[in-house]
Amino acid sequence: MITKDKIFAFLLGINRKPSDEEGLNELQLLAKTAGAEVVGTAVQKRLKVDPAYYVGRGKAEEVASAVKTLGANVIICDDELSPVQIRNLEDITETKIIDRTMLILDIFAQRANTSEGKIQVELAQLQYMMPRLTGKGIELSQEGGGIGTRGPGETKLETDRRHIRRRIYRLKKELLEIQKSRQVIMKSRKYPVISLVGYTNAGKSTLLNVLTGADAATGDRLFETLDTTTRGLDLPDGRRVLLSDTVGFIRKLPHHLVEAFKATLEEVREADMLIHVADGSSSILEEEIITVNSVLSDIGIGEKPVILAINKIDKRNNENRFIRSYNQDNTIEISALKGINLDKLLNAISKYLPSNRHHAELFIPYDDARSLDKIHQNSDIDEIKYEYDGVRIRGSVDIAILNDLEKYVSR
Ligand SMILES: Nc1nc2c(ncn2[C@@H]2O[C@H](COP(=O)(O)OP(=O)(O)OP(=O)(O)O)[C@@H](O)[C@H]2O)c(=O)[nH]1
Ligand SMILES: [Mg+2]
Repeated sequence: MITKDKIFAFLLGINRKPSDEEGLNELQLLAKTAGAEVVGTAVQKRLKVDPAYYVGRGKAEEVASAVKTLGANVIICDDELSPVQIRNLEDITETKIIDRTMLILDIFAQRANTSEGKIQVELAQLQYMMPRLTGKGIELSQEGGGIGTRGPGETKLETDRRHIRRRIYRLKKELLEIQKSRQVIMKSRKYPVISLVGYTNAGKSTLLNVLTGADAATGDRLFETLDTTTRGLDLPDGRRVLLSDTVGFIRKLPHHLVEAFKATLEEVREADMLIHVADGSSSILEEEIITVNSVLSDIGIGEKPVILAINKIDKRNNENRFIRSYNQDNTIEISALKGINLDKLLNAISKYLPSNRHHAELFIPYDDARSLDKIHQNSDIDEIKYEYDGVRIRGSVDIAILNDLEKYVSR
């Protein structure tokens, strides 16, 4: 977070639904992830945010005195606030205000380690800051005004704005380049791609690791993963696929962040299939599932085959609660950590992964029974001839199998 000194945070939120059992739990985790120690919380029940103070003015005054008693040096609000709300709250509480968006952006900034990740986070931060740089009474400098805007009237803020705008332009250009080279790579890939998507902390990276032997970082923090890791995986039907892990989603995900992360999420858009990993032990499982689905549709990922993997069943205590609502063929309950039902998951992937077949002719020696078996499982065979030292097969064969058995393909 902004300061290097110890952060003592007071959390402030609004409870819009009477049945909101989650309260500020998630904000607590976010605050902890960002390195803050939570010293107090307050939630106000109200249907709409107050346009001037976020919570009601009276509540803001209460918070002001609580913050002094508890020794908090920052107040973290559970929603994205307007510049006016931030200024008013800061005036009344005499304490620095951080909103949910700043907090999430801050965590992302700490996590980003590839150049793509860094560019995306910086872009989101600058876009968030832009409208907030306009101080009281300072007019927006005219677009491209150049000479006309220079002179005694120019403020520091306006210079910053111009600088930021230029930087945003540059970052967007760099991202576009990255996106282009990514598309080239994706077009040339030989195997189908399956993307792991899901709420942050659901266990996506743990699942990637256990299925492919990758060593993606996992941890009980939010947004552990920002970058995509991709590894090969052999399915029970003999097909080889690429499994890739990506950034997790969260409720009220900042709009700028979703925009900025489109380059990373491009991989998900190009995937042949998704595995939606959900945390079966979460008290807000259903809401998390809905959130993920709506982010997916926001970024234009429409109809793709998807398997819902309800993870952490080893940890779940309220038996059968979710089986009722998600008792569908494409829903598998698993534990990535304890290795429960992973075979079922792999079989479901084989079943739902669309096959992409090409017409081909192959010659397979008799001693390679495994390859023969793969062909039988994943092809529509038109003709089969048993020759002296092998089998000649003509038919529509899955593209992933063809890639694997390239040496047997007759041209
Ligand atoms: N009990 C239990 N814990 C699990 C299971 N799978 C993952 N976890 C734990 O859940 C935490 C989050 O796991 P990750 O794999 O990092 O989750 P993620 O979905 O990649 O999270 P982000 O990268 O932050 O989006 C870790 O502490 C894991 O050890 C499981 O099946 N059972
Ligand atoms: Mg992860």
